[in-house]
Amino acid sequence: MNQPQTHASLHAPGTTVDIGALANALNAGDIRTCARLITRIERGEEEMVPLLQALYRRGGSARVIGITGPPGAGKSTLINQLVTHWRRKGLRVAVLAVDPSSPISGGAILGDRLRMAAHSGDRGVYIRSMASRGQLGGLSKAAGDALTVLDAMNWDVVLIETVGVGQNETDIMRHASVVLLLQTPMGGDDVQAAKAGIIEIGDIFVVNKSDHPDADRTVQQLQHVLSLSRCLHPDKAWAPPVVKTKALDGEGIADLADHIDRRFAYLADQPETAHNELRARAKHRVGEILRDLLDKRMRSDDGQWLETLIEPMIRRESDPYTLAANLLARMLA
Ligand SMILES: Nc1nc2c(ncn2[C@@H]2O[C@H](COP(=O)(O)OP(=O)(O)OP(=O)(O)O)[C@@H](O)[C@H]2O)c(=O)[nH]1
Ligand SMILES: [Mg+2]
Repeated sequence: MNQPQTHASLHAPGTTVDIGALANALNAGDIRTCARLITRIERGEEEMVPLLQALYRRGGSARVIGITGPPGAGKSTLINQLVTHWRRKGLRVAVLAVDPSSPISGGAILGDRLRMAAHSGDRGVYIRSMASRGQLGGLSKAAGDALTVLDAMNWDVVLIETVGVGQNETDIMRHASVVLLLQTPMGGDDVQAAKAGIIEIGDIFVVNKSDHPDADRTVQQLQHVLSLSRCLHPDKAWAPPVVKTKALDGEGIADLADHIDRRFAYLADQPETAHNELRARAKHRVGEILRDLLDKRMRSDDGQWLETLIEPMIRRESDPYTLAANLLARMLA
């Protein structure tokens, strides 16, 4: 399908709303509409697709910044400070906190709400949590959909937080233009990001809790590991900086915000690099939507299309590897 449906109806319980009206409401900054749509995205409602198609085509202007790091590293506290920093400059900021470990319904993860309570009542700030609802694989796709909705609201900055311990958050971070990898001072010689196997996703490294006595040592270890693994970053010409912060009282936040601006300025100066990053994100996005569609198709009751194909496999005249490869080849033909 080349054209998105522009006037398909969305059936929320008891209501019918058209895409144009929803898009206009988002564009006008209607936070209730945004919150409702993200809840429906979280539920995986198919009816959202026509709207997402339309919104995606109009979007692309928000600066999406990803923040990840180990549990308790201070991500939410740091985000709170960054929001304060940007609000002082008059920027409008949205925060999407994605929690892969929690099945609790989105909208209010208590801790984040408390830490960011300073911004409640500020119409220039929107803070939203998303939880897994038991569908780990689909969470990154759902987060991407939520970002499409947020993008339609013309926020100057959209921050996406997720706890960084492995593959799932790595996927979620791929929606962001600039990724901050938070680390905390540790007694040992380990570098958390290296241990978690996610060092290559960091555009900027942040050692938070700089009030901790081991902070400087952690910075040095990180710089050392980064100098050894420089080639890991997809942009070979970029040396990820290491910034020290104390999110508790905002120390180092202005410096961090400068580094973020510098990365965006660098990308603006390097259209080829920026385009390569857009391509990588676009491919990833298609991939996760495709996997989601395929997964739903495989689980659906109308799986009749597979029934006849699997007969030779059941008779052991074929095998699941051949069958899957053939299906893929047919799909890509
Ligand atoms: N000493 C010190 N504590 C900090 C600093 N920044 C955050 N904390 C504390 O660290 C704890 C965790 O902070 P959060 O901001 O919730 O960390 P998080 O990374 O968002 O945590 P999760 O989302 O649960 O993974 C809180 O008790 C914060 O007050 C800091 O710079 N120094
Ligand atoms: Mg948090």
